[in-house]
Amino acid sequence: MSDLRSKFMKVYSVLKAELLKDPAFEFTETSRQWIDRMVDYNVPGGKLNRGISVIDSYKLLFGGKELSDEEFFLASALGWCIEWLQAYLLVLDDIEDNSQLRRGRPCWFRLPQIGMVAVNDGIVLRNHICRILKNHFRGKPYYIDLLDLFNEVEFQTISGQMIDLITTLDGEEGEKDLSKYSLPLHHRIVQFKTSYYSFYLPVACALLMAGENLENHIDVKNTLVDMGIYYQVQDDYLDSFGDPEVVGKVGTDIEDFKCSWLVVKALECCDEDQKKLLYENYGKADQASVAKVKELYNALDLQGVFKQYESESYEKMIKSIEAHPSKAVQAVLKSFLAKIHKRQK
Ligand code: DMA
Ligand code: MG
Ligand code: MG
Ligand code: MG
Repeated sequence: MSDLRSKFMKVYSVLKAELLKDPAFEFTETSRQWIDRMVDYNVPGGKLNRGISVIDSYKLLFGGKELSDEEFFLASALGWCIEWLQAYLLVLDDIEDNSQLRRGRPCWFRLPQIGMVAVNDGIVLRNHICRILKNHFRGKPYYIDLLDLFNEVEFQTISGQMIDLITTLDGEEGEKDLSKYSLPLHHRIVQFKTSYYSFYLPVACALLMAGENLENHIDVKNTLVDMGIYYQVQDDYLDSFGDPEVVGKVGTDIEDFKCSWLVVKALECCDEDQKKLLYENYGKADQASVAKVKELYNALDLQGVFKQYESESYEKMIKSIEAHPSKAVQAVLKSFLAKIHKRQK
């Protein structure tokens, strides 16, 4: 593990220990162990890109200078709040999407004895964020802005999750209607469900810690939202084309009738027969139907279409980054982009 990661993990241990001693709740041994295991299972096992980006961004905003111990701890604590937010969203997302695997292990709700307790666990994780913020930021001049930021971004995310879910519902006659799926609809879903919390939030946390007013950074926000859309297109692509051993999850988008970038692209470039095949097989749980949809994705060379999208978006984002007046902000955005470009997981 890199030095940065292990230092970041040390902060995790401190934050978890505080939550396990939360004075507002009398833990019994059983409840304390439950939280301990639940937090360990769901919070620290991901790529930690979002969390570590708070530290990286904060550093870059000051021209790459070394952080004091306190600055490092606070930037890490905010990073962990984002990882906690992600854990809460994923615990619920996996139930909603009927998924099996997450980060190479069974989804939390799939474990024996867990089941629907996972719904409450997700809400517990969500509440941990406010408690961490209260423990470490209550005295800071930017505390209110921080709370407001987390609230706004959470609202945007769960609104995106709502559109993602209700878009898949059957019509009045019980029919599945692919004709409503389009790039603008996809764009709207992923902007809300992914971009704000994954890309804008880490940088916004760093900006607040640095004493900045977020209203002065709307152009930074726009670039980050574009990066988030690119990131979710990659996620949609990996859902069908990724290696589960590497991605750590098994795709469910086809079965779930999701408005995925792949199905939108397939609809754009298929002929009438292929369209018929898609209408007949998309959104069915049986493996034969899923296989037919994947065959069609291959026949339409969606892999190639994706590669082209990937390089075009990359060029576009680099251009928009280089248009930012501040070199420090450019460095923040470029470092973020470098972490996700051509990712396999
Ligand atoms: C998930 O989108 C978005 C959030 C806010 C968790 P998704 O269901 O495609 O994610 P995953 O592929 O990781 O289940
Ligand atoms: Mg999901
Ligand atoms: Mg989902
Ligand atoms: Mg996905």
